[in-house]
Amino acid sequence: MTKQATPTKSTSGADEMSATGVIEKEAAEPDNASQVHEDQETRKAEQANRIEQLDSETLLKLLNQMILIRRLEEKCAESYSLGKIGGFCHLYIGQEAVAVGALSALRPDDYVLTSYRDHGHAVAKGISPDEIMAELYGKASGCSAGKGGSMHLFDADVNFLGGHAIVGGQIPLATGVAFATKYKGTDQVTLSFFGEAAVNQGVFHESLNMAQLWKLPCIYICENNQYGMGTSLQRAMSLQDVSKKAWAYEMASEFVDGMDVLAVREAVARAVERARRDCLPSLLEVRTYRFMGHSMSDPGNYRTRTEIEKHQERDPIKLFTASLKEKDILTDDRLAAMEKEVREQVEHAARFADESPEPDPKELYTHVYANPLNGQ
Ligand SMILES: Cc1ncc(C[n+]2csc(CCOP(=O)(O)OP(=O)(O)O)c2C)c(N)n1
Ligand SMILES: [Mg+2]
Repeated sequence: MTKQATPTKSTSGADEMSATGVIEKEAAEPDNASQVHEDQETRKAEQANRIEQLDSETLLKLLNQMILIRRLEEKCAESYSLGKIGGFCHLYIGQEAVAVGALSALRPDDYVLTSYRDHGHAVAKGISPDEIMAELYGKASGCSAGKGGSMHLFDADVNFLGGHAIVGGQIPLATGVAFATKYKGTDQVTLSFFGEAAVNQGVFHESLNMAQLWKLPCIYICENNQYGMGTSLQRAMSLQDVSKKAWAYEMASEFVDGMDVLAVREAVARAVERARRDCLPSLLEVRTYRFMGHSMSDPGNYRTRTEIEKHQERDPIKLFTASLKEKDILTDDRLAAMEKEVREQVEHAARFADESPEPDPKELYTHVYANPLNGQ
């Protein structure tokens, strides 16, 4: 949920509102059942209001993308269990509203960089499910020619610059991309997605400082799913309100409900305007939750089933489907047709990946800096 800022006093007595920031987070988590219910009803009403601002074609496209990401990843999990996908594989299930909402606020020529949990962002940026699945299978027809796998999806044609496995690695890279666009005089915007555990890395702070100082059109989106592998945010971070960290750099920031695709879209649209029009960066903390393990090999013994089920009540796809039905924008028949079409797309992608050739062994020596064959 986002809130317009009202300056508040910190324990030190200092004014807590950022000089350029417009929004602050109301931090407290609800601590009893009736408060939780009330909070959920408020958020439902907010989503209903947002629906009224958009045409049905846009709304159904957002739902369609979220369902496509969900079904594609369910297929990934199945293929991984069958041994068709090697290496690491981190699913995005539960977080779909973040990538879909955020990227719907961009122009096609804007840039996106993200972490290893990248399947959803790749779909939303326009890489085809066929090329994504083929990449996961390590096939030559994959978007990274079968050399990257799940963590390194990449497609320069759609300005999707990865898929990065080093926690926080994409944050300074995105800062550099934003610098390049400003230097060239384009009005493109760069989005950098990362988890909350990346916020403890030094490069996060170095990048925010530089982006604000140099007025770079970069939007930093922290997908706070509350865990870094098996470690909860509470055990790892002294100041857990990530959005507040922007204040140290006088950067605009916002706290967003990551289970509401339209809340994410609106917050990112505001940040995009700030970046494109005023050449200013923003930090968004998008609160979400991953329903699956950290990766396919996570036994998940650091959280309870009850906790997961509590968050699944606010499954972003379930919430949005219900809101669209209530507003008579979606019927059961239309939803069934959408599901059928998505399943066919996913089956096609899996078949395409299965039938695609392995990369030629010679490919080992292309796209590398140090080539042992010519002694460089
Ligand atoms: C620099 C670095 N340190 C440690 C790791 C190992 N590692 C991989 S994922 C991860 C947790 C990251 O959590 P978060 O940033 O919250 O992203 P999430 O997985 O929740 O999306 C860690 C510590 C790494 N890949 N890179
Ligand atoms: Mg996390």
